[in-house]
Amino acid sequence: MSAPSARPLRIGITCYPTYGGSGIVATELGMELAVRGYQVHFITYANPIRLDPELPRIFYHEVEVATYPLFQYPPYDLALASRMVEVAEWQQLDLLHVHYAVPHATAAFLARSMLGEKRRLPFVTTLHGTDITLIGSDKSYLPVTRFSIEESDGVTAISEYLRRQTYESVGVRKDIRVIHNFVNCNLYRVPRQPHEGRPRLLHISNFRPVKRAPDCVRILARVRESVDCELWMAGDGPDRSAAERLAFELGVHEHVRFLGKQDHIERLIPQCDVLLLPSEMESFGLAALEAMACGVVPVATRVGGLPELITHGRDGFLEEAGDTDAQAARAVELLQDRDLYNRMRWAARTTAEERFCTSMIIPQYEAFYREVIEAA
Ligand code: GMT
Repeated sequence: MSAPSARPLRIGITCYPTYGGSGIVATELGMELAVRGYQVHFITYANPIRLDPELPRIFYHEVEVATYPLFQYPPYDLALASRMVEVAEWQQLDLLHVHYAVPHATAAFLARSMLGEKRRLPFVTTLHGTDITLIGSDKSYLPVTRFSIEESDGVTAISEYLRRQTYESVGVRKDIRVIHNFVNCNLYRVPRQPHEGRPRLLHISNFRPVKRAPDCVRILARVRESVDCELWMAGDGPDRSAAERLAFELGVHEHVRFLGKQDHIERLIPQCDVLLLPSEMESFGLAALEAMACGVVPVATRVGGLPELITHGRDGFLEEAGDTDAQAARAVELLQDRDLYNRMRWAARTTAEERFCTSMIIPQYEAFYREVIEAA
């Protein structure tokens, strides 16, 4: 099938629409494509949180999962596959792009099979991280994850690290294209004026154990031995109460603000100085990139794909996961040495602009879509 040239492409996007990096990337990608003239159809169980309803050419198709007393586990993946088929037929989709392999790639495979020759519907799967490193390699999901990735018409990974992991831990043999995550450098900017008040550390995550959110509180307590500063914790999730409790135990609760889920992270980040990302694993680290675009220097861990984003000592610092003393020492260095801080914040901004800006990354997805459609 050759790409329809007379009209802009119509892309269906499926992702986890609530808080989480993969959903954010999928939503931002859809909006960038719509601005470039594509028609974009989100097929998800809820309206994606960062979706701007005022943008033209964006549509949202809710997946409703019927419950039934026999269903101990309502089959979301089946409802999703059915919805994908409906939307593909009614809206004449050219391609489906699913984010996070489990179960989205499997639902897309089902949808493509159901449509058969009636309407060829190629699908691209983008791997984000825990879909490979945790869930996809768990033995209960591994065979179906491997199958669904192999069956995809195109596969992308958000870092070299994740690409390698997919070959090694899931045993996939298919070609995987690395397309790094991106940031809109016009939206995420360095503030003109420094913020008022004490120096501020920031953490943004969904507070899952892999993020080691309580480490941020340990780091704050250590940094406060040298610098009077505070910590803002944005997001919510399973480890939030552990982090709050630890703040009381370490006597720093008055210096931590738990902000909960935030819709406009691009307004929050520029009010801070240093981003803490003490993760156990991070296949890319989107929060670090967003911080760097705002000139907020990341102190992160040397894990997964983070070294592809952060160059230690130039635009951020990388220390071992769990070594909160070393991470705290880096934050103190940054907060006490103005020259170092200024050098690094502009280097961080430059990295975001020169390597990860939407203007460089979105065209890579566009070219990939065309390749996949032409080959299908
Ligand atoms: O871990 C999260 O914050 C959520 C998770 C997801 O898939 O929703 O994030 C993964 O995808 C992000 C966007 O591509 C990456 O920036 C994160 O590094 C990655 N998380 C992990 O690998 C733990």
